[in-house]
Amino acid sequence: MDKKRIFSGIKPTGDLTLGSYLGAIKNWVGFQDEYECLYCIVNEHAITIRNDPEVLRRRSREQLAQYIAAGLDPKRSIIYLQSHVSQHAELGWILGCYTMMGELNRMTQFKDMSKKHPDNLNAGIYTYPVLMAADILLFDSQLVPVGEDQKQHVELARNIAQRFNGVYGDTFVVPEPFVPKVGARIKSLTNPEAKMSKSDDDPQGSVYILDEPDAILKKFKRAKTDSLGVVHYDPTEQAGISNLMTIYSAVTGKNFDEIEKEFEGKGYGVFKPAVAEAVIDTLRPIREGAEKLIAEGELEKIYRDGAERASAIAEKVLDRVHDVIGFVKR
Ligand code: AQP
Repeated sequence: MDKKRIFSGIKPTGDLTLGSYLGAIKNWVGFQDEYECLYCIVNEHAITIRNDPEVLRRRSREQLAQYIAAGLDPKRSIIYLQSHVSQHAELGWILGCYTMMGELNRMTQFKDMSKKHPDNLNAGIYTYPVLMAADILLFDSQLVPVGEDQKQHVELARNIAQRFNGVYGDTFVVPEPFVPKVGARIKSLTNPEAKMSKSDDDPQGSVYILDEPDAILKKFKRAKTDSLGVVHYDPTEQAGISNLMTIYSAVTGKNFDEIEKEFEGKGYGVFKPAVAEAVIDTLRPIREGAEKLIAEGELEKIYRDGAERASAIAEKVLDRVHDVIGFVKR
């Protein structure tokens, strides 16, 4: 039986964090055995906010290096940059004509972004979910691994695919959101109520994959906790400690009971550095591997090959779409 196809991506809006790794990339690595995977650096999505061009370029390359150093295999998976596969934008335009404004008005991420960037409320922020639908539908993807917060966007991709298929007959594969069972939600170290984000204004709240060990240790030592002094999992009363436990559990494989026992009678002064050390051990090979890939100049070959393979699939799907809507064959 053919393997199911998966598409997923991360936008290079900031340097990748421990959250990006534990919430997404780590799972992606495991999917490679079971599925046919496309992993994208979705740089077209990144420009809905303003970026320094050189920083965006650097981040995109570094993101690719981190994908590979973390275990995404460019031989088994298709790994590429979105802007190198022009069919994303082409299909995006077409799908926009099959998306209702009411649907886009309901997107919670649009509402959040409107509040966050009132001075740059561009049309890209509004139509972002249409491009995301194109990302998915362009490859006949069956499964889309996403966090809870992106589920609404996959639902929209399904609605667009079904609407289109309703008009023209079966053209698109209708994708399923795939929220992995294991996949930690990592919170900011300085504000444990909020998600750890790449674009957080406070860099002390996020641990970046490329952070040096000293910086990681400092961030964990300063992490916000509470005055109870007990390592106990209670996200309501002890949000900071619970976040550190989630991180420690994700990187060591220990469950919360085991962690509580391990640190029974020990204060946060012991727990915080232990979490830091476990994170440093997890991230070190990724940082070192990524630095090596960048220094060796291997990336260009990898992303060119990825784009070529992605384009070959995308072209077929786009031809199918052109055909059914009545565009004259090239
Ligand atoms: N803190 C996190 N915990 C768990 N999962 C996370 N992801 C991101 N942060 C965490 C997962 O990473 C995938 C790709 O995310 P994205 O970069 O495309 O968008 P995002 O979720 O908006 O990530 P950020 O870091 O918060 O980006 P900015 O700051 O640009 O908005 C998703 O699967 C996400 O769940």
